[in-house]
Amino acid sequence: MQKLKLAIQKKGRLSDDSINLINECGISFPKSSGKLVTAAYDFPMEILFLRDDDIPDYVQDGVADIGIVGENVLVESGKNVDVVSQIGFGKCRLSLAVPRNITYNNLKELEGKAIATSYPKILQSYLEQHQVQADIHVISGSVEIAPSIGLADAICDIVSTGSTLLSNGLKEVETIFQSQAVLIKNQQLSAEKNEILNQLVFRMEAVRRAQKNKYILLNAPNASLEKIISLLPGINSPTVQALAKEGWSSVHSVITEKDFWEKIQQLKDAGAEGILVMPIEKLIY
Ligand code: PRT
Ligand code: ZN
Repeated sequence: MQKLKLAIQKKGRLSDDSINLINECGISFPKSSGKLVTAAYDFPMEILFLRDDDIPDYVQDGVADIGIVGENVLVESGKNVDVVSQIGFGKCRLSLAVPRNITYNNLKELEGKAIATSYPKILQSYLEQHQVQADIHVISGSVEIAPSIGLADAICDIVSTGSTLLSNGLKEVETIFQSQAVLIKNQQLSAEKNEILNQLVFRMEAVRRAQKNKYILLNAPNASLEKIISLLPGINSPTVQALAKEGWSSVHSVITEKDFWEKIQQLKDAGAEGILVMPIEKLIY
């Protein structure tokens, strides 16, 4: 049987989340032993540990069949691979920043200025789209210090909390790209490998859905049931069981994390009592 080769980041911000996701999918493999490749015990898969910048290239060339990489790295690489899905971790943005003491009104003010970045392609296409010409200086690390050492007037770099910009006396002025980790695949996967990939994606979706949802159990007076059920659509519709106590029912459903607290308040206002919320391990529709 063929094995699906998955490339993940060896060491860095996406490593732990990538490994956790694979484990959550019920796939286990030997703990990192410094090896480049390892085989999963219980799934037809090999895992390749690489620098994130190499992942799009390896997947395009078929050295790896699939990979987990930041959209920022993927788009900058310009490689031809298919995006299977967004995976929800590694969220960040690519932004333009200028020294805090500079007045900035709009992008046109960067005309003719020097901008330091590790993302020249994404930046260039953004500037072209907005008809601004600037001088792009490509640097591979510590981009945020470029303005203070006189190397550039502005920078274009990855931001997540903004604290790196802050501590370097910079302010974020434009967001040019929103990014998160994505699952990518080679464009010519064999039918057999595609089948393994489908199984993996099915598991990943169940894991993701479980992370975004909670199981909820509550007691409701029968007089409020209609209102409470309308607040809890669940997957199909909530399960309602009579309680031993006359005139009361127990309601079971699934609730999303997004509007969680709002929903809980509405349920309480509608008369729900003894609300119990539990994590879901896997959720399969
Ligand atoms: O060694 P290798 O080449 O594999 O790793 P790397 O050093 O190139 O990448 P790594 O591990 O730093 O990041 C991997 C991926 O994580 C990136 O490609 C992004 O998709 C994603 N990611 C999410 C981030 C951040 N958040 C992030 N905050 N990548 C980098 N940063 C850096 C940023 O460059 C800046 O220096 O963190 C700093 C800003 O963070 P804040 O929180 O201060 O704003
Ligand atoms: Zn890298």
